[in-house]
Amino acid sequence: MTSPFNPCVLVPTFDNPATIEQVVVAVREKIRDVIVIDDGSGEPGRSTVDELGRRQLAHVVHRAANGGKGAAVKTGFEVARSLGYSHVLQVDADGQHDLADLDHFLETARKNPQALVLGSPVFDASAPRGRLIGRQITRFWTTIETGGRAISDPMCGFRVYPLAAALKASRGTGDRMDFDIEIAVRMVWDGVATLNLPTKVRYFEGGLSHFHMLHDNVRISWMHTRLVVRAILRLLVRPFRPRARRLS
Ligand SMILES: Nc1nc2c(ncn2[C@@H]2O[C@H](COP(=O)(O)OP(=O)(O)O)[C@@H](O)[C@H]2O)c(=O)[nH]1
Ligand SMILES: [Mg+2]
Repeated sequence: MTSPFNPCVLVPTFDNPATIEQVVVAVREKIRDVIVIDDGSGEPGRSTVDELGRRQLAHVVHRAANGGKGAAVKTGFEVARSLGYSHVLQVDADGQHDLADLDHFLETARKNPQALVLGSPVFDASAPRGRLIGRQITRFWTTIETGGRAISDPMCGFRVYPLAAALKASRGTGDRMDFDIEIAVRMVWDGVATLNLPTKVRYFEGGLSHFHMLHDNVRISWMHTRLVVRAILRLLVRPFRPRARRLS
């Protein structure tokens, strides 16, 4: 059976007035279907997003209040489904991702429509040490939770979801920075194959991050605790499940 491939790009944003327009314009050089979920941005973030909608550069949805990156992506999944898309390419609104790789991500998804295509970040010297250490820890836990190396990097927000599988796995996932990690693990548990594509990620001098070193790391630690308990229960219930498939 061939799956229809009808992708859109989803950009969750919270207070990115300096970068959101250039991200959307760069995306549209490759694909014109763009959904922007504004997650309760204050001014001028909100009006910058409104302007994108007015110029018909993106399908814009405002959430009434800030609910977190995960909440915004879940809203985006629902919007994408209602508009009839089959796949969602997620990209950050702050310009950290290398959109030169967008075609490669989409082409990989087109060839592997059932798979989850994950960005595997290649950092340069601009990456803060604290974030890199946190990443190593979360990678370690993800390897335990999935029983293998299906996921190179669970935190990168540059990825392509097969939408139906993502909607299923996203039920009950965290609403904030824990979301990217949790949905990747749950999709692997659901038997979704993965492809991990190296891609450059930059940290800009004075760049804005909503990642809260204390709150988000505590939230992520709690999520790993829940996922590890679940992983053990899964092993007890069915010890010889097929391994998560990693296609690259
Ligand atoms: N919708 C929404 N998006 C968010 C929120 N926090 C971060 N983001 C978006 O998620 C992406 C990554 O967030 P960022 O703060 O850059 O985190 P970092 O790259 O891990 O430091 C950016 O596109 C942000 O606009 C939030 O509370 N709601
Ligand atoms: Mg960022």
